[in-house]
Amino acid sequence: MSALPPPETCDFHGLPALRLTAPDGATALISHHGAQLLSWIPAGGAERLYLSESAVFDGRQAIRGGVPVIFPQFGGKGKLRHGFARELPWEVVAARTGKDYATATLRLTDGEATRALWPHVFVAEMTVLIAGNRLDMELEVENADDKPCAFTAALHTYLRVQEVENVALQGLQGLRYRDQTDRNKEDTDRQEALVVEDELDRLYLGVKKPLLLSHPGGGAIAMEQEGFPDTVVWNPWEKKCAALKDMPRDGFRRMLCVEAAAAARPVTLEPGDTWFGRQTLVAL
Ligand code: TA6
Repeated sequence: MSALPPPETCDFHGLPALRLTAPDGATALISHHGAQLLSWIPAGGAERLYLSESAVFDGRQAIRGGVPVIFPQFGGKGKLRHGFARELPWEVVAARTGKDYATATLRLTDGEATRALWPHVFVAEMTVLIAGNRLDMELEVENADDKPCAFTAALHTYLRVQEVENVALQGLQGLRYRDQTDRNKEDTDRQEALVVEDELDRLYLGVKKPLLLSHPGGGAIAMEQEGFPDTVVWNPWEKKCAALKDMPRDGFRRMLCVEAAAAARPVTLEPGDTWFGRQTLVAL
C-alpha cells in the first residue's frame, strides 16, 4: 500500500501554515501563529469558517476569523485580554494523514514573555482532526509548574454564514446566560431558536446538549462540546463591526461566533494535572 502524503507546510499571507487533506477530500488550514484553524472544508462541501478579508497577518496580533485559541484568559481588559495563545507562534509536534482522516497537533509552552503576563509553567496542545463531514478541535493544558494555576479558555469559532439574519441557532432554550452587552445581566433563554437581529454577546452556562445552526437553503452545522462548560454566541453587528479595523463593514453579516468556552468559572489545575476541552462540528 502506498504511503499517504503527510500534511504540507505552506505559506499563508506570509505566515507558516499546515494544510491537512483527508483521503476523502476534507481539508483544513492551520496557522502556526496561534495554532489557529483558518479554513475547514468538509468532504464534498464548501468553506464553513469565516475568515475576515481584512484580517491582519503580521505574526503578532490575532487573526480575525477561523478558530482563535483563547488561553489563559477569556475576555477581560489589557494585555491579557483573550489571552496570549492567539498571538504567539506554536510548534507543530505531530501531523499525520490516516486512512480516513488527517490530524495535527501544535504546542505552546511558557517562556519569559508569557510568564511576565501569567506566572505559570504550562504545556498547551491544540489538536485538529478532520474526517468526512466532521471536525474535532481539542485544547489540552497541562500544569507543569510546582504550584496550582487557574485559567479561562475558549475556542472562539467563527462560523461562515450567508446572511446572519437568516440563520437560527437551536439548543440553547432553557439555559441561563450572561448578557455581555448589558453588564453581564443574567437571564434565561426562552426562545426555541436564537435569531440574530442586533449585537449579540451572550455567555451561556452549563451547555451539555448539541447545538444546531441552520440556514435556509444552506447546510446546517451541528456542534457538540466536552470539557468546556459554557458557550459564547457573538455577533458584533453594524456599529461594533465598523469599529473593528480587521473586519469589512458588512463582515458581521457573514459570520456568527459559537464558541466553546470555560469562561464563567476558571479551571483550576494542581501541579502535574491536565485539562482538556473539545468542540466538534459536523457539517450537515
Ligand atoms: O467572545 C465574544 C467576545 O469576547 C466579544 O465580547 C467580542 O469583543 C469578541 O470576543 C472579539 O474579541 P476580540 O478581542 O477578538 O476583538
